[in-house]
This record gives sequence, C-alpha cells and structure tokens, in this order.
Amino acid sequence: MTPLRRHRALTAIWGTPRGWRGTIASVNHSDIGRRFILAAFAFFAIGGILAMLIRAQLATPDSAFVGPAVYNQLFTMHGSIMMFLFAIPMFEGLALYMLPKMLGSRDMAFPRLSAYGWWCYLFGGSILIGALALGVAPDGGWFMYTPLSSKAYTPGINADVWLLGITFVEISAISAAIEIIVSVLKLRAPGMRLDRMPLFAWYLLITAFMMIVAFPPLILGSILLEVERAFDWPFFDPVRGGSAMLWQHLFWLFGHPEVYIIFLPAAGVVSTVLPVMARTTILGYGWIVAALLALAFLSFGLWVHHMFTTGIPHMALGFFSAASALVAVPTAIQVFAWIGTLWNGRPELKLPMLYLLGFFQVFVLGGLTGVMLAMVPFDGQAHDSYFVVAHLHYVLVGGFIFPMLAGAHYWLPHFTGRARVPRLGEAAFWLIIIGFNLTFFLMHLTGLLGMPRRIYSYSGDMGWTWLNLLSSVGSFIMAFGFALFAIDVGLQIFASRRSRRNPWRAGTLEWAMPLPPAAYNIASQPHVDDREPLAADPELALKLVRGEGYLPEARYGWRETMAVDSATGAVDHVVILPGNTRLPILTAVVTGGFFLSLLLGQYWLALLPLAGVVALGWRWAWLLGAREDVGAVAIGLGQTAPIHREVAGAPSWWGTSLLLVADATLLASLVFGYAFLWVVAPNWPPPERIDGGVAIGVIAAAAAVSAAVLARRAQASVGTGSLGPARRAALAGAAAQAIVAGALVATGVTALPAPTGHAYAAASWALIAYATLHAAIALLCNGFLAARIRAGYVSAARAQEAAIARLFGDYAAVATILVLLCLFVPELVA
Ligand SMILES: [Cu+2]
Repeated sequence: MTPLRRHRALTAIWGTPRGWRGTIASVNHSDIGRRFILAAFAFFAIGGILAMLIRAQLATPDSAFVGPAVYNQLFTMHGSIMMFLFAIPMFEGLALYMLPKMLGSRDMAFPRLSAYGWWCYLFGGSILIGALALGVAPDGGWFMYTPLSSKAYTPGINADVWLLGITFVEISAISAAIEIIVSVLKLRAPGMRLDRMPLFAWYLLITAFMMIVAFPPLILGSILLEVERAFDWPFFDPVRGGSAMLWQHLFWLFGHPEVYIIFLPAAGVVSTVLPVMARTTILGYGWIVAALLALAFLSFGLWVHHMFTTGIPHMALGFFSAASALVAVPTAIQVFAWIGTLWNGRPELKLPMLYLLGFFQVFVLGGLTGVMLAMVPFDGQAHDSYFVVAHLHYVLVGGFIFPMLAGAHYWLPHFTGRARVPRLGEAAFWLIIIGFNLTFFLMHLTGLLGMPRRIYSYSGDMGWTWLNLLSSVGSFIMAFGFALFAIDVGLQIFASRRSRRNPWRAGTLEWAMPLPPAAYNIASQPHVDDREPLAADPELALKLVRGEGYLPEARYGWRETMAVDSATGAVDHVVILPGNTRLPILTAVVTGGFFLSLLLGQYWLALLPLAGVVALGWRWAWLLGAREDVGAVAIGLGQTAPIHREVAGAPSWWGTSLLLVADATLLASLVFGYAFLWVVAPNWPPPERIDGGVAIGVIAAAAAVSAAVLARRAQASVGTGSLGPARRAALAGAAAQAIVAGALVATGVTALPAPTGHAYAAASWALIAYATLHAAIALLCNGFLAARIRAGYVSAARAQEAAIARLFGDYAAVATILVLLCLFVPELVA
C-alpha cells in the first residue's frame, strides 16, 4: 500500500464528515480536545471580563459602579468560571488532544465518553452563563459555604444553579480522568515501558488519579446541599443536628487537591517544554515522578489549612500546619530539577521560554506566601484578607496560566500547522507579566493593611485607595496582554506561513506527524525503545508514514490501536474503538434535561430524563461487541495479537474499575459525613433513632451476598461456555438485586424517622438511597448480561460483560453491608 493510499483509507475510517452532522457526531480525540480548549478559552474571557468589572468597582472608594447584589455574583462567578469552566477543562482539552499523540496511539480509550464529557461541559457551562445573563447567578462565593448558601440565607435559585451546574460539568471531569488513566496505562505504543513515557503522561496520570478521588467529595457535598435546599433534609443545619463545618470539610477535601489538579498538568507542560528550550533532556526523571507521587499523597492531608480559623482543636492545627509546610519539599524537588535542566543545557530565549521564566517568578513567590500562610498564627492575621487573594492568584496564575501560555506557543504549530507571527507574542508577554505583578503584588499590601476580600466597597479613609487604583490599572494592562495573545493566535491560524514538521526539534512522538495531524494521528504505530524516540531515530516519522510499524493496514472499517501491558509496554491486544455517533450528544441533552428539571424544581418530571439516560446508557453499551469470535489478528511486523473483546482486562474493564474507585470515594465521604455528624455536630444524640428493622436489614444483606455469588456463578459459567446456566444465574442475580432494593427501602420506611426531622435521619436515608441506587444499577448489569447472552454477544472468549456484572455485584454487596452496619452498629453499641 502506498503512503497516499494508506492515508486515504485511514482517513475514510477515522475522519469526521464535513458539516454540522459530522460535528455533532464526532468522537475523534483531536476534535474534542480542540473544542475543549477553545471553549475553555471563551470561558476564560468571560471570567476575565467579570474580573475587570470587579476591578472597575474597586478602583475608587465608595464606588457606585455596581451594587452589592451584582458584585456578589461577579466574584462568585469569576472564581467558579476560572476553576471549573476554565482551568480543569483547559487541561482536559490539552490532555485529550495531546496524550494519544505523545503516547504514539491513535485515540483515547473511550472516544464516545470524551464526546459525552464535552457536551456535558458545554451544556453545564451554558446553564451557569445563562444564569449570569438572567441576573440569577450564584452569589455565595466560589466555595459556597453553608449556612450562607442554605435556603434561609439564599432563598433564590442562585445557589441551585451552582450546585447543579457544577455537578453537571463535573461529569466531564470524572470521565476525562478515567479516560486519561486507562489511555496512559493501556493505549501506549508497544515498547513504551512506564519509565519511557514522556513525563507529561506521568503528570496527567497522577493528576487523573487525584481527580477520581478528589471530585467525589465535592459531588457528594453538592448533592447533600441541594437535597437540603430542595427537600429540607438538614445535613448542614445545626439546629437539627447538622453541621456547617461538614460542608467545609467536604468542600476542601476536594478544594485543596484541586489546586494540585490544576498545577500538576501545567507543571507537566513545564517539564516538557523546558528541556526542549534548553536543548537538553530533563534532569531527574525518576526524582520528579517520585515527587509527583509524594505531592499527590500529601495534598489529600492538607485540606484543613483552609479552615485554620474555624476553631478546630489545637492538635489538628499543628498537624495540618506541619503537613502544609512539608509540601514545599516535593515542590522544591521539581523546581530544582528544572533549574538543573536549565543549568545543563543551552537555554534559548524563545517565546515559550519567556513564559517559563514568568512562571518561575510568579509561582515561586506564590509558593513562598503559601509557606507563610501555612503558619497558623500568620494565617489568623491574613485570613480572608486580600493577602490570601494575592497568594491564590500567584499560585494559580503562576502555576497554571503562565505554563499553559508557554505550552500554547510551543504546541500551536501542532494545532495550526503554521509558524507564528514575529514579535507580537513578546509584547503580549510583557503586558501580561507587568500587569499581573502590578495587580496582585500590591494586593499583598492591601491585605496586610486589613482589607477583607469580597467587600464591594470601602471608604476613602482606610488607606487602601492608591493600592486599589494601581491594582485596577494593572488588571487592565494584563487584559490588554491577553487580548494581544488572542490576536496573535488568530493571526497564526489564519494568516501565517506554514510551519515545518517538528519546528522545535523535540524528541517526543507528537512531533512525528505532518502538521496539522491527520485524524488517525500516525499511519502506523512505532515500537518505542527510548524516552525521546525522535531523537533516537530521526527517520522514525518517515518510517511510520511508510507503514513500517504496527497496524499499518486499514481494514474492515476498524478504528484500531494497540494496547500494551501497563508496566512493560509489551504488546497485549488490539483495541477496536467505536466510530462517530450521535449517542454522546443525545445522552448529554437528556442528562441536561434531568439537571434542568431539578433546577426548576420539577422533581417528578426529572424522572423522565432519568429513564432516558438509563435507556441511552443501555443502548451505548449494546452497540459494542460482536456475535462471533475473531481470534488473533495480524498487527504488522510479522506479529499477531487478540482483539480487546476477547481478552480479560480490556479498557472497558479498567474503566469500570476506576469508576468504582470514584464511586467508593463518594461512599467513603458519605460515611465520613455520617460519622462526623455523630461525633462533632451539636444537638446529638438525635431524639428519635432507628427502631427495629434488623430482620429486614438481614434480608437485604443476605440478598446482596447471594446476588454477588450469582453474578460470580454467571461469570464462571460464561468462562466454561455454558451460556444457558450463565443466563439463568444472571437473571436470578437480577431478581436478588430487586429484593435488595426492596428490603433496603422497607428498612428505611419501617424503622427510620422522617428525614426532615434531624440530620441523623437525613444521613441515614442518604446511606439507604446510595445502597438502593447501587442495587438498581447491579440489577441492570445482570439484566444486560442476560440479554447479551441471549442475543449471542457473549462467549467463553467474549466474557467481558460477565466480568463487569460481577464487579458491580461485588461492589453493591459491599456497599449494602457497609450501609447496614452504619445504620445498626451505633444501636448495638449504645
Ligand atoms: Cu490548600
């Protein structure tokens, strides 16, 4: 096959048809990644405009530019947009676009999930922006503290917009995280051992693991607060045994790791771009990976440093203060690795390098004020003042925006296939860095002079006037810088000359393709023996185009890419990815209908889109698979491998396992909340507690265990090819799950007091709801398996669905038993 014919054949398989039909059906990672990046930049512009309105208001004392009600919406939406609609989606977009290319793969592991995440992000973000346009945007601050955000103090729809809109958007974060992990661990080019991966992939892998553990507490907190607002279940109401502190714990359990979730991908950009700019390789690859793991681990033990002034015990203050200071160690390892890399190399002061120097200046300052704030006595003074505002902008703008701008200029030729316009970018850089430092450095002083954050006005005799005016001037200089950046990018896309391949002479695989890349990335997949394959073999790009790698054939309309052993990179199997489909957008629209019904208080109506999501999810899974075994297929280079349907441990199994990790974190947070209320909240013990119900509870537990056993039996029968017994076991398992769900609800109805009376009852009901929901999901899994066996999609080789049904059966059993223990053990002890 000639390279041109191969290109045409692969494009026919992987390409996106022109026009809106192609646009809404595309699941290609380059398409979806580009959209994420563009939309995130648009949201960044909106968030930036809000920031300028804030600075316009604060430029002069006693300003009447906007009133307090509007001002509250401005700063709340500025923070929420920058965190949830800009930073996270921006890195998701970069990961979706870049990761497969750097790993020498053709797409991410779950293309339809990428597309679904994209539409959820777009629709959820639109709900938030729509609320802003209608003047009912969230106004309780981006961390939505109770009781301010409770019904009594925020009676309107504003807080609901935040709770539901952000949760809707978080679907895309969780799905991207799962996708990143499975793609990094499984879909690499053969030969790419873990220690041969580009560092960027390490950063994303660790970030993604943090996401599936950090986001569930926020999602749980949002659900609980929304349930409190909608149905008056008093989780956070101290009068009825709730605790406002519970919200803060759940929020910062998410919120602190969130800072690292934003920083690490950007640090990954630094570790990628810096060595190329310095014409050398990164110093201390292993040290950096170790530091990343330490950071990820430590960052989950720091959340309380956001709560130093809430009156927590002294022991806890000491512990969390020390842990916060400790985080400087792994961060310093990274910074020294970067400095050492610069020292070893011959740095060239190109535009990306300029932004990296800006990053060093800003981020190091932000880190130092972070160490100051980790000291409890200082924090007591600076808390809730502009000093904290200055610190967080130094950390987040320094730790995310400057590296991302470096990355933007580094990778733009990859997106556009064009070289940049000279000099405009340098001017933008100087405006941004001067404007930034002017705006935010002075805020340290404003804060030390006592100006609290989030006030909409101040009087002229406080001594803050000049500092505020200069900060406002700085912010407008910075805004001009960003406008110039946007113009620069626009010119590069539309009016610049073509870039040559690999303009930076980098060594990683994303530069092994013509620019802009084709829909399938690479005509054949390389065998990787080096951390910088292009540096090791300058001919590699040509060889791949000529088809001298893995999967050089375009066959059967399959979207094929190699899957490897996650540690050694040895060939494992071939993954056949699903093609373009409208299912993701359809599912996202129906999901959006669900969230909108809740937002408008139409709770019965919400059941309709909920049923729709279940039906679409069924269809989603149904469309995969085949009715006969294929066996091993040729993969080029004279080798063969099985396809993903016929192996254990295919991407779908990994994805399900990771979903359950996220799910288990949610359950753990719920159990934590329940225990926290018992131990800490006022007005305990509750007047009415669970009364009887042990017998029904035992039935629920027994049914859950038998359901799990039946799912295992179904899997074992599939393994030996006895499909009839397998189907009967699956159906019996489904029936057992129905009994579990019924018994759980009956336990609540007969034995628990009403959930509105006391936080105890509310939390107990929440636990029951969780277990019941999972029994229902396990029921669907079993039913699905039975239907698939009947339709001929399952065989001894094609046993994936049986394994997944078993996984859910096990999980549902553990969850049910844990929930029942939570309900009954306090009674036995008392
Ligand atoms: Cu923190």
